[in-house]
Amino acid sequence: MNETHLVTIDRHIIDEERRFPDARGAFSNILTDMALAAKVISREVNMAGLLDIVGQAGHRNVQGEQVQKLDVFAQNVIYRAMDHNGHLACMASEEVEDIIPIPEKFPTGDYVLVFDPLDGSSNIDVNVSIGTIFGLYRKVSGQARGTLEDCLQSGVRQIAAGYVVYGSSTMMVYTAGAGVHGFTLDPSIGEFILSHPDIRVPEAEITLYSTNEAYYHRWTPGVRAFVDGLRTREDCSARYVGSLVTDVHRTLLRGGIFFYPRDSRSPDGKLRLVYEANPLAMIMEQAGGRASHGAGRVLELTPTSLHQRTPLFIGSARLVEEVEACLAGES
Ligand code: AHM
Ligand code: MG
Repeated sequence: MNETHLVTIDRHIIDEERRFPDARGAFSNILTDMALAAKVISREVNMAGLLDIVGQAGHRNVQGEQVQKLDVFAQNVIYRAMDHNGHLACMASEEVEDIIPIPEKFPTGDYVLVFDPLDGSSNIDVNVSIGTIFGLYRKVSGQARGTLEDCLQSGVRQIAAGYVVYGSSTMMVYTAGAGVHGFTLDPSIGEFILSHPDIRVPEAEITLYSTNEAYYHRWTPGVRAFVDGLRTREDCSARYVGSLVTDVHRTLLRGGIFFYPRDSRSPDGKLRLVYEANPLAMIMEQAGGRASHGAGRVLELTPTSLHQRTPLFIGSARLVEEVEACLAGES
């Protein structure tokens, strides 16, 4: 008889919450709502290849409905899954310039959600994996409807973080501060099933590095020296998709390092601290890896604006330490 037990993400989240004696279900409700939003987005992403047939963004589809761009669609799905559950004080998203208030007609709660609804969406047209990223904080402002201050907490204060990768299958990976767990969506039953319990970043036999090497000439001497050193190794290879969640997901499961440094065109790097780097950094650290801005932990930075950028070096601890050594004295 097969002794394997099926564990759904909802069940897993409830079990996780039992670790906090004073938890009252809010935290698990938020993550469960996030998983629901992910399923809706996944369904739409899987349909994206049919857009040419059923209608382009901005046009009407065969049902006569307005077809939205997928990143706008994802934004609306997450917002509408979250605005009325009574657990959030406010939200912030890559798609919205200011903090997103909870509508007056709904109750508020003690948590703050930051997210990138659909990262890498320029890859959709060519069927490359894309993702959703999110981080969760406790409100600190004392204001019922939250303030900017609540969204600008440093990443070490995150109480949960996760991402969804819409790939050959859809996976949701999350941490609530006790390890990292991955769930694969079974579309036939509409459930995320635990497939990757307690993920640890492996020390791989092959050193995989993942970066946009076309920017080599724009990098600082330290980053160039790091890559020059990697290229001399027998055991080294490169992988770069150009879709953040996908590149970090592979790094989490296979080991290696992903980095997007500052360069002469992007002096602060490209990736966003609050809703891209910080959630991924929490996950990587929880899996035994590291995430650095080049001279220290990403999670210890204090954001000063919602959409601020940061250099990011993330992956196996050994490689992140190596690159930090190469960058010593640069910033
Ligand atoms: P976007 O927010 O415009 O989608 O850009 C974010 C994406 C990341 O998914 C990816 O890591 C990076 O941009 C790739 O940038 P580049 O094309 O410069 O290599
Ligand atoms: Mg993005």
